[in-house]
Amino acid sequence: MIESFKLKNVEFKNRVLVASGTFGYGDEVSDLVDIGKLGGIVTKSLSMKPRDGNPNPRITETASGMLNSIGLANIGVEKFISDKIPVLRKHNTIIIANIAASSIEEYCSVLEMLEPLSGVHGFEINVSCPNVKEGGLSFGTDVKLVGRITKELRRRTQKPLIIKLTPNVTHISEFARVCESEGADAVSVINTLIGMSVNINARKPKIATTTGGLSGPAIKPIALAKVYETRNAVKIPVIGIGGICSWEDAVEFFIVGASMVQIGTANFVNPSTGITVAEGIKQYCQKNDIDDVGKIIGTLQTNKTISIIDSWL
Ligand code: RRO
Repeated sequence: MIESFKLKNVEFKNRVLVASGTFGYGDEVSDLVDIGKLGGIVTKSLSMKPRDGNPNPRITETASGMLNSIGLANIGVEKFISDKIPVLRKHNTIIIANIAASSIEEYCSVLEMLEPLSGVHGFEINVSCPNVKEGGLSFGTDVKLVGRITKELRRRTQKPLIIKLTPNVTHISEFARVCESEGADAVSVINTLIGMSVNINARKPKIATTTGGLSGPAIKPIALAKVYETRNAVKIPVIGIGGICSWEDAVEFFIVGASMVQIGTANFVNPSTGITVAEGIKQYCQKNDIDDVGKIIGTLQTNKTISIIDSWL
């Protein structure tokens, strides 16, 4: 049975990755999780300089999900290269460096520092963080800027270039189209949705920055619709993210058109979720005589005449 997936020149042993911001730099849970069984790790977003992130409180639980406003806290690319890459290199899995920035120049500089390193196999570009004033959503909701960022980064790397899109737009497919036309190899769909939660006694927001990014099972139906929309607009692979907790969830994403999936918030409940999901997908395929997971991708049967989303795609 074929479990693997090739993106450009990189072969993933299976189609399950762990999402940025939910698995650190792969070092915190390496004693608990057999990282070599994952298709890959997407690192916490890296910026040029280290960042402390937003003030506390910056995480709160919500019904079937959580809100975060971490504010891009990270160790900075230099420390990542000196301290984390040597450890990451020991894991027998694919490492995708996620990059966030507040200018096109910063995206380019961070990518150029990582590009020559053999411990980094590809890039996921974060144009969708809802929790920073500069960059983040101001980039990710501007289709021209997303196009320029993609174009500039494409010129600088031969490794897989994935753009992580925000759902906080009217038509995510417009953004995916521009990524495809400027040379991206894939798009990740979706980052978190802007949300709020209120302490009714204090009449204050539960998150210091008032709003945060909503993730977890609560957003899965939205993520599925965004993946379906994107898949029907572009030919490049779509990486599905949003509330995946089980192999059944992952299979839903494959059926609507995801070529790979990322496990995010579920890692906070159990950091082995990605491995359980990968094993479950394999068993589902074996039981159903599916010799390649790829064969179920985009196989959703809709009635095109009454389907709302199909009518405007
Ligand atoms: O660090 C964050 O607050 C954060 C980021 Br960079 C992101 O891309 N998505 C998110 O929900 N939080």
